Amino acid sequence: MKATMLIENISQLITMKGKNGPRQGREMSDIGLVENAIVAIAGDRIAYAGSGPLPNNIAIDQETIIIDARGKLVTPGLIDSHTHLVHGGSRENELEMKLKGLTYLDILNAGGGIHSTVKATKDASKEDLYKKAKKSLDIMLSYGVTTVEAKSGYGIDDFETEIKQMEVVKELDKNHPVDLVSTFMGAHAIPKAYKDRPDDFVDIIVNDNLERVKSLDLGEFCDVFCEEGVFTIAQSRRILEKAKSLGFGIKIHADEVVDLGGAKLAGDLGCVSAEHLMASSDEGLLALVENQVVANLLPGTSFNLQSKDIARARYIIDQGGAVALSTDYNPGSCPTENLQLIMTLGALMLKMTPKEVITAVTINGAAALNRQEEIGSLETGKKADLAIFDASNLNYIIYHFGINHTWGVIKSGNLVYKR
Ligand code: IZC
Ligand code: ZN
Repeated sequence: MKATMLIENISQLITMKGKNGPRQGREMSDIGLVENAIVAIAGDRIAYAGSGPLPNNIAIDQETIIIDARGKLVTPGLIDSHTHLVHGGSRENELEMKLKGLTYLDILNAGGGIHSTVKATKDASKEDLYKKAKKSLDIMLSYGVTTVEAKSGYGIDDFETEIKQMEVVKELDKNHPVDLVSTFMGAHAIPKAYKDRPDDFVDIIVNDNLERVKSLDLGEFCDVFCEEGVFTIAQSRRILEKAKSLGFGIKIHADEVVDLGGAKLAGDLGCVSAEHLMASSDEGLLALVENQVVANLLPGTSFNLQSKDIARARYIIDQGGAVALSTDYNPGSCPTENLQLIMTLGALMLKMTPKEVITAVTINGAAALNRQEEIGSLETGKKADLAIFDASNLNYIIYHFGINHTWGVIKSGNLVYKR
Protein backbone atom coordinates (compact mmCIF):
# COMPACT_ATOMS: atom_id res chain seq x y z
CA MET A 1 0.00 0.00 0.00
CA LYS A 2 1.25 3.48 -0.84
CA ALA A 3 0.98 6.27 1.72
CA THR A 4 -0.37 9.52 0.27
CA MET A 5 0.57 11.36 3.46
CA LEU A 6 2.95 10.66 6.32
CA ILE A 7 2.89 12.61 9.57
CA GLU A 8 6.10 11.99 11.48
CA ASN A 9 7.90 12.97 14.69
CA ILE A 10 4.56 13.48 16.47
CA SER A 11 5.25 14.46 20.09
CA GLN A 12 1.94 13.11 21.36
CA LEU A 13 -0.46 11.07 19.28
CA ILE A 14 -3.86 10.29 20.75
CA THR A 15 -5.26 7.37 18.78
CA MET A 16 -8.34 6.59 20.95
CA LYS A 17 -7.61 2.98 19.93
CA GLY A 18 -10.23 0.61 21.38
CA LYS A 19 -13.86 -0.33 21.02
CA ASN A 20 -15.95 1.37 18.40
CA GLY A 21 -18.75 2.42 20.66
CA PRO A 22 -19.43 4.79 23.49
CA ARG A 23 -16.55 4.60 25.96
CA GLN A 24 -18.02 4.31 29.41
CA GLY A 25 -16.76 5.02 32.91
CA ARG A 26 -13.08 4.17 33.26
CA GLU A 27 -12.82 3.41 29.52
CA MET A 28 -12.98 7.18 29.02
CA SER A 29 -9.42 7.40 30.37
CA ASP A 30 -8.01 4.94 27.88
CA ILE A 31 -6.93 7.26 25.06
CA GLY A 32 -4.28 5.22 23.24
CA LEU A 33 -1.51 7.77 23.76
CA VAL A 34 1.73 7.21 21.82
CA GLU A 35 4.82 9.45 21.99
CA ASN A 36 7.22 9.98 19.07
CA ALA A 37 4.57 8.58 16.79
CA ILE A 38 3.71 8.45 13.09
CA VAL A 39 0.48 8.38 11.10
CA ALA A 40 0.35 7.09 7.54
CA ILE A 41 -2.64 7.90 5.36
CA ALA A 42 -3.67 6.19 2.12
CA GLY A 43 -6.29 8.18 0.25
CA ASP A 44 -9.05 9.05 2.70
CA ARG A 45 -8.18 6.29 5.20
CA ILE A 46 -5.75 5.73 8.06
CA ALA A 47 -3.16 3.18 6.94
CA TYR A 48 -1.26 3.16 10.22
CA ALA A 49 -1.18 5.15 13.47
CA GLY A 50 1.29 4.39 16.25
CA SER A 51 4.97 4.21 17.05
CA GLY A 52 7.55 3.97 14.26
CA PRO A 53 8.94 2.60 12.07
CA LEU A 54 6.42 2.36 9.27
CA PRO A 55 5.15 -1.23 8.81
CA ASN A 56 6.64 -3.05 5.79
CA ASN A 57 3.40 -3.16 3.85
CA ILE A 58 3.22 0.66 3.59
CA ALA A 59 5.51 2.41 1.09
CA ILE A 60 6.32 6.07 0.62
CA ASP A 61 7.60 7.73 -2.57
CA GLN A 62 8.26 11.24 -3.94
CA GLU A 63 4.52 11.93 -4.11
CA THR A 64 3.88 11.19 -0.45
CA ILE A 65 3.19 14.43 1.43
CA ILE A 66 5.38 14.52 4.54
CA ILE A 67 4.35 16.57 7.56
CA ASP A 68 6.84 17.11 10.36
CA ALA A 69 4.85 17.19 13.62
CA ARG A 70 7.78 17.73 15.95
CA GLY A 71 6.52 19.42 19.15
CA LYS A 72 2.92 18.84 18.13
CA LEU A 73 -0.14 17.02 19.41
CA VAL A 74 -2.21 14.94 16.96
CA THR A 75 -5.73 13.75 17.77
CA PRO A 76 -8.70 12.38 15.84
CA GLY A 77 -10.59 15.26 14.19
CA LEU A 78 -12.83 16.78 16.85
CA ILE A 79 -16.56 16.08 16.68
CA ASP A 80 -19.17 18.67 17.64
CA SER A 81 -22.20 16.45 18.13
CA HIS A 82 -24.74 19.12 19.14
CA THR A 83 -25.24 22.42 17.33
CA HIS A 84 -28.00 24.66 16.00
CA LEU A 85 -25.69 25.70 13.14
CA VAL A 86 -28.19 27.02 10.60
CA HIS A 87 -30.15 30.07 11.71
CA GLY A 88 -30.83 33.70 10.84
CA GLY A 89 -29.88 36.70 12.93
CA SER A 90 -28.34 36.94 16.38
CA ARG A 91 -29.58 37.70 19.90
CA GLU A 92 -27.12 40.09 21.51
CA ASN A 93 -30.21 42.06 22.59
CA GLU A 94 -30.69 39.37 25.27
CA LEU A 95 -27.39 40.14 26.98
CA GLU A 96 -28.57 43.14 28.98
CA MET A 97 -31.89 41.44 29.82
CA LYS A 98 -29.88 38.56 31.20
CA LEU A 99 -27.69 40.90 33.23
CA LYS A 100 -30.86 42.38 34.75
CA GLY A 101 -31.84 38.92 35.94
CA LEU A 102 -34.21 37.63 33.24
CA THR A 103 -33.72 33.92 32.61
CA TYR A 104 -33.59 32.03 29.32
CA LEU A 105 -37.13 30.71 29.88
CA ASP A 106 -38.42 34.19 30.90
CA ILE A 107 -37.22 35.56 27.56
CA LEU A 108 -38.63 32.59 25.62
CA ASN A 109 -42.02 32.74 27.36
CA ALA A 110 -42.25 36.48 26.67
CA GLY A 111 -42.09 35.64 22.96
CA GLY A 112 -38.36 36.33 22.47
CA GLY A 113 -35.49 33.85 22.48
CA ILE A 114 -36.10 31.01 20.04
CA HIS A 115 -39.14 32.90 18.66
CA SER A 116 -36.99 35.83 17.56
CA THR A 117 -34.61 33.44 15.77
CA VAL A 118 -37.62 31.72 14.18
CA LYS A 119 -38.61 35.05 12.66
CA ALA A 120 -35.07 35.88 11.52
CA THR A 121 -34.67 32.42 9.98
CA LYS A 122 -37.99 32.63 8.19
CA ASP A 123 -37.05 36.05 6.79
CA ALA A 124 -33.61 34.91 5.59
CA SER A 125 -33.13 33.51 2.11
CA LYS A 126 -31.61 30.08 1.70
CA GLU A 127 -28.47 31.73 0.31
CA ASP A 128 -28.17 33.97 3.36
CA LEU A 129 -28.55 31.01 5.70
CA TYR A 130 -25.97 29.06 3.71
CA LYS A 131 -23.43 31.90 3.82
CA LYS A 132 -23.88 32.50 7.53
CA ALA A 133 -23.67 28.80 8.42
CA LYS A 134 -20.63 28.35 6.18
CA LYS A 135 -18.84 31.14 8.01
CA SER A 136 -19.46 29.36 11.31
CA LEU A 137 -18.44 26.03 9.85
CA ASP A 138 -15.15 27.55 8.65
CA ILE A 139 -14.52 28.72 12.22
CA MET A 140 -15.34 25.27 13.60
CA LEU A 141 -12.94 23.67 11.14
CA SER A 142 -10.22 26.12 12.21
CA TYR A 143 -10.68 24.83 15.76
CA GLY A 144 -9.96 21.26 14.66
CA VAL A 145 -13.54 20.09 14.15
CA THR A 146 -14.17 17.68 11.26
CA THR A 147 -17.77 16.51 11.91
CA VAL A 148 -20.69 18.66 13.05
CA GLU A 149 -24.27 17.79 13.91
CA ALA A 150 -26.80 20.47 12.91
CA LYS A 151 -30.41 20.77 14.05
CA SER A 152 -33.40 22.36 12.40
CA GLY A 153 -35.98 23.96 14.69
CA TYR A 154 -36.21 27.59 13.65
CA GLY A 155 -39.21 26.99 11.41
CA ILE A 156 -41.31 25.03 13.95
CA ASP A 157 -44.85 25.28 12.49
CA ASP A 158 -43.53 26.87 9.30
CA PHE A 159 -42.44 23.59 7.78
CA GLU A 160 -40.98 25.24 4.66
CA THR A 161 -38.44 26.99 6.89
CA GLU A 162 -37.60 23.68 8.57
CA ILE A 163 -36.97 22.21 5.11
CA LYS A 164 -34.91 25.27 4.12
CA GLN A 165 -32.63 24.78 7.13
CA MET A 166 -32.15 21.06 6.48
CA GLU A 167 -31.47 21.66 2.79
CA VAL A 168 -28.72 24.08 3.78
CA VAL A 169 -27.23 21.36 6.00
CA LYS A 170 -27.34 18.91 3.10
CA GLU A 171 -25.67 21.36 0.71
CA LEU A 172 -22.96 22.27 3.20
CA ASP A 173 -22.29 18.59 3.77
CA LYS A 174 -21.76 18.22 0.03
CA ASN A 175 -19.65 21.36 -0.49
CA HIS A 176 -17.71 21.89 2.72
CA PRO A 177 -14.81 19.72 3.96
CA VAL A 178 -16.53 19.28 7.34
CA ASP A 179 -19.05 16.41 7.44
CA LEU A 180 -22.51 17.36 8.64
CA VAL A 181 -25.12 15.21 10.34
CA SER A 182 -28.68 16.48 10.07
CA THR A 183 -31.22 16.41 12.90
CA PHE A 184 -34.90 17.35 12.52
CA MET A 185 -35.96 19.36 15.56
CA GLY A 186 -39.37 20.74 14.61
CA ALA A 187 -40.31 20.31 18.29
CA HIS A 188 -38.02 23.14 19.42
CA ALA A 189 -40.63 25.59 20.78
CA ILE A 190 -44.42 25.74 20.97
CA PRO A 191 -45.39 27.96 18.02
CA LYS A 192 -47.27 31.11 19.05
CA ALA A 193 -50.35 29.98 17.10
CA TYR A 194 -50.47 26.77 19.17
CA LYS A 195 -49.88 28.34 22.57
CA ASP A 196 -53.24 27.16 23.92
CA ARG A 197 -53.37 23.86 22.04
CA PRO A 198 -49.82 22.48 21.89
CA ASP A 199 -51.03 18.91 21.34
CA ASP A 200 -52.40 19.96 17.95
CA PHE A 201 -48.87 20.95 16.95
CA VAL A 202 -47.52 17.64 18.27
CA ASP A 203 -50.15 15.90 16.09
CA ILE A 204 -48.79 17.66 13.00
CA ILE A 205 -45.24 16.56 13.76
CA VAL A 206 -46.28 12.99 14.52
CA ASN A 207 -48.80 12.53 11.71
CA ASP A 208 -47.16 14.55 8.98
CA ASN A 209 -43.81 16.32 9.37
CA LEU A 210 -41.71 13.35 10.48
CA GLU A 211 -42.79 11.32 7.47
CA ARG A 212 -42.10 14.22 5.13
CA VAL A 213 -38.58 14.70 6.50
CA LYS A 214 -37.94 10.97 6.08
CA SER A 215 -39.28 10.83 2.55
CA LEU A 216 -37.16 13.86 1.55
CA ASP A 217 -34.14 12.23 3.21
CA LEU A 218 -33.30 15.44 5.05
CA GLY A 219 -32.81 14.25 8.63
CA GLU A 220 -31.02 11.31 10.17
CA PHE A 221 -31.91 12.11 13.79
CA CYS A 222 -34.94 13.59 15.52
CA ASP A 223 -34.61 15.76 18.64
CA VAL A 224 -37.16 17.36 21.00
CA PHE A 225 -36.82 20.23 23.49
CA CYS A 226 -38.38 18.58 26.56
CA GLU A 227 -38.64 21.39 29.12
CA GLU A 228 -41.08 23.18 31.39
CA GLY A 229 -43.24 25.40 29.19
CA VAL A 230 -41.93 23.74 26.04
CA PHE A 231 -42.69 20.04 25.30
CA THR A 232 -43.89 17.78 28.13
CA ILE A 233 -42.68 14.26 28.79
CA ALA A 234 -45.85 12.81 27.22
CA GLN A 235 -45.50 14.97 24.09
CA SER A 236 -41.78 14.22 23.79
CA ARG A 237 -42.48 10.51 24.12
CA ARG A 238 -45.09 10.60 21.34
CA ILE A 239 -42.76 12.41 18.95
CA LEU A 240 -39.70 10.29 19.68
CA GLU A 241 -41.57 6.98 19.56
CA LYS A 242 -42.95 7.86 16.15
CA ALA A 243 -39.54 9.05 14.96
CA LYS A 244 -37.91 5.83 16.12
CA SER A 245 -40.55 3.74 14.35
CA LEU A 246 -39.73 5.63 11.12
CA GLY A 247 -36.02 4.87 11.48
CA PHE A 248 -34.72 8.14 12.89
CA GLY A 249 -32.00 7.98 15.54
CA ILE A 250 -33.48 9.80 18.53
CA LYS A 251 -32.14 12.52 20.83
CA ILE A 252 -33.67 14.68 23.53
CA HIS A 253 -32.86 18.05 25.12
CA ALA A 254 -33.51 16.85 28.66
CA ASP A 255 -33.59 18.56 32.05
CA GLU A 256 -31.71 21.65 30.82
CA VAL A 257 -33.47 23.98 33.27
CA VAL A 258 -36.11 21.92 35.11
CA ASP A 259 -35.97 18.19 35.88
CA LEU A 260 -39.09 16.90 34.11
CA GLY A 261 -37.67 13.38 33.87
CA GLY A 262 -36.23 13.75 30.37
CA ALA A 263 -33.14 11.67 31.15
CA LYS A 264 -35.31 8.82 32.40
CA LEU A 265 -37.36 9.04 29.19
CA ALA A 266 -34.16 8.92 27.11
CA GLY A 267 -33.19 5.70 28.88
CA ASP A 268 -36.66 4.17 28.46
CA LEU A 269 -36.84 5.00 24.75
CA GLY A 270 -33.24 4.04 23.94
CA CYS A 271 -32.13 7.46 22.71
CA VAL A 272 -28.71 7.58 21.05
CA SER A 273 -27.88 10.59 23.21
CA ALA A 274 -29.49 12.85 25.80
CA GLU A 275 -28.48 16.51 25.83
CA HIS A 276 -27.77 19.06 28.60
CA LEU A 277 -28.87 17.12 31.76
CA MET A 278 -28.05 20.06 34.03
CA ALA A 279 -30.96 19.39 36.40
CA SER A 280 -31.29 15.60 36.06
CA SER A 281 -31.92 13.39 39.09
CA ASP A 282 -29.76 10.39 40.05
CA GLU A 283 -32.53 8.15 38.77
CA GLY A 284 -32.50 9.88 35.39
CA LEU A 285 -28.73 9.72 35.03
CA LEU A 286 -28.66 6.05 36.04
CA ALA A 287 -31.27 5.31 33.37
CA LEU A 288 -28.81 6.72 30.81
CA VAL A 289 -25.95 4.63 32.17
CA GLU A 290 -28.00 1.42 32.18
CA ASN A 291 -29.23 1.93 28.63
CA GLN A 292 -25.90 3.13 27.21
CA VAL A 293 -27.30 6.49 26.17
CA VAL A 294 -24.49 8.99 25.56
CA ALA A 295 -24.80 11.96 27.94
CA ASN A 296 -24.08 14.90 25.65
CA LEU A 297 -23.02 17.72 27.98
CA LEU A 298 -22.85 21.37 26.98
CA PRO A 299 -20.95 23.37 29.62
CA GLY A 300 -20.71 26.45 27.38
CA THR A 301 -24.47 26.78 27.83
CA SER A 302 -24.25 26.54 31.63
CA PHE A 303 -21.54 29.19 31.53
CA ASN A 304 -23.45 31.51 29.21
CA LEU A 305 -26.78 31.10 31.02
CA GLN A 306 -24.98 31.39 34.35
CA SER A 307 -27.01 28.39 35.47
CA LYS A 308 -26.99 27.35 39.08
CA ASP A 309 -27.13 23.71 37.99
CA ILE A 310 -24.13 22.15 36.28
CA ALA A 311 -24.33 18.78 34.49
CA ARG A 312 -22.94 16.06 36.76
CA ALA A 313 -20.31 14.58 34.50
CA ARG A 314 -18.38 13.08 37.44
CA TYR A 315 -21.44 11.20 38.69
CA ILE A 316 -22.24 9.88 35.20
CA ILE A 317 -18.68 8.70 34.53
CA ASP A 318 -18.18 7.31 38.03
CA GLN A 319 -21.40 5.31 37.62
CA GLY A 320 -20.04 3.85 34.38
CA GLY A 321 -21.70 6.15 31.86
CA ALA A 322 -20.48 7.70 28.59
CA VAL A 323 -20.09 11.46 28.23
CA ALA A 324 -19.72 13.56 25.06
CA LEU A 325 -19.04 17.32 25.05
CA SER A 326 -20.35 19.75 22.42
CA THR A 327 -20.66 23.46 21.86
CA ASP A 328 -24.49 23.67 21.49
CA TYR A 329 -23.59 26.51 19.10
CA ASN A 330 -26.77 28.59 18.75
CA PRO A 331 -27.64 32.31 18.77
CA GLY A 332 -29.21 32.26 22.25
CA SER A 333 -27.95 29.98 24.98
CA CYS A 334 -24.46 29.38 23.56
CA PRO A 335 -23.17 31.64 20.81
CA THR A 336 -19.71 30.11 20.29
CA GLU A 337 -18.18 27.78 17.70
CA ASN A 338 -15.11 27.18 19.85
CA LEU A 339 -15.02 23.50 20.87
CA GLN A 340 -11.54 23.94 22.38
CA LEU A 341 -13.06 26.38 24.90
CA ILE A 342 -15.76 23.81 25.69
CA MET A 343 -13.00 21.28 26.39
CA THR A 344 -11.59 23.64 29.02
CA LEU A 345 -15.06 24.15 30.52
CA GLY A 346 -15.51 20.36 30.59
CA ALA A 347 -12.41 20.16 32.76
CA LEU A 348 -12.91 23.23 34.96
CA MET A 349 -16.69 23.25 35.35
CA LEU A 350 -17.54 19.55 35.00
CA LYS A 351 -14.34 18.25 36.65
CA MET A 352 -13.54 15.91 33.79
CA THR A 353 -9.92 14.87 33.40
CA PRO A 354 -8.11 15.85 30.17
CA LYS A 355 -8.29 12.20 29.03
CA GLU A 356 -12.05 12.11 29.59
CA VAL A 357 -12.38 15.44 27.80
CA ILE A 358 -10.62 14.27 24.62
CA THR A 359 -12.67 11.06 24.64
CA ALA A 360 -15.82 13.18 24.91
CA VAL A 361 -15.04 15.20 21.75
CA THR A 362 -13.78 12.26 19.64
CA ILE A 363 -15.06 8.69 19.95
CA ASN A 364 -17.98 9.55 22.25
CA GLY A 365 -19.00 12.39 19.95
CA ALA A 366 -18.91 9.85 17.13
CA ALA A 367 -21.06 7.47 19.19
CA ALA A 368 -23.58 10.28 19.82
CA LEU A 369 -23.95 10.42 16.02
CA ASN A 370 -23.83 6.68 15.26
CA ARG A 371 -20.55 7.24 13.41
CA GLN A 372 -18.24 5.26 15.71
CA GLU A 373 -17.30 2.71 13.02
CA GLU A 374 -16.08 5.46 10.71
CA ILE A 375 -14.61 8.29 12.84
CA GLY A 376 -13.59 9.22 16.38
CA SER A 377 -10.37 7.21 16.58
CA LEU A 378 -7.20 6.78 14.52
CA GLU A 379 -7.04 3.13 13.58
CA THR A 380 -6.24 1.37 10.33
CA GLY A 381 -9.21 1.59 7.96
CA LYS A 382 -11.00 4.45 9.67
CA LYS A 383 -11.47 7.81 8.00
CA ALA A 384 -8.35 10.00 7.96
CA ASP A 385 -9.78 12.94 9.94
CA LEU A 386 -7.12 14.47 12.20
CA ALA A 387 -6.41 17.63 14.12
CA ILE A 388 -2.82 18.79 14.61
CA PHE A 389 -2.23 21.19 17.50
CA ASP A 390 0.67 23.51 18.09
CA ALA A 391 1.19 22.06 21.56
CA SER A 392 3.36 19.20 22.75
CA ASN A 393 0.71 17.57 24.93
CA LEU A 394 -3.02 17.23 25.56
CA ASN A 395 -3.11 19.00 28.92
CA TYR A 396 -1.62 22.12 27.37
CA ILE A 397 -4.52 22.83 25.00
CA ILE A 398 -7.05 22.48 27.85
CA TYR A 399 -4.99 24.55 30.29
CA HIS A 400 -4.15 27.44 27.95
CA PHE A 401 -7.72 28.44 27.33
CA GLY A 402 -9.71 30.73 25.09
CA ILE A 403 -7.32 30.70 22.14
CA ASN A 404 -7.03 28.49 19.09
CA HIS A 405 -4.24 25.90 19.28
CA THR A 406 -4.85 24.35 15.85
CA TRP A 407 -1.84 24.04 13.55
CA GLY A 408 -3.61 22.13 10.80
CA VAL A 409 -6.61 19.94 10.05
CA ILE A 410 -6.72 16.87 7.84
CA LYS A 411 -10.11 15.82 6.52
CA SER A 412 -10.56 12.61 4.52
CA GLY A 413 -6.78 12.52 3.99
CA ASN A 414 -6.37 16.11 2.76
CA LEU A 415 -4.82 19.04 4.59
CA VAL A 416 -7.87 21.34 4.45
CA TYR A 417 -6.85 23.92 7.04
CA LYS A 418 -3.41 25.25 7.82
CA ARG A 419 -2.60 28.02 10.25
O1 IZC B 1 -32.02 29.27 20.01
O2 IZC B 1 -32.15 29.23 22.18
N1 IZC B 1 -31.82 25.50 24.20
N2 IZC B 1 -32.68 25.51 22.20
C1 IZC B 1 -32.81 24.85 23.44
C2 IZC B 1 -31.77 26.41 22.20
C3 IZC B 1 -31.21 26.42 23.47
C4 IZC B 1 -31.42 27.27 21.05
C5 IZC B 1 -31.90 28.67 21.10
ZN1 ZN C 1 -29.40 22.52 21.82
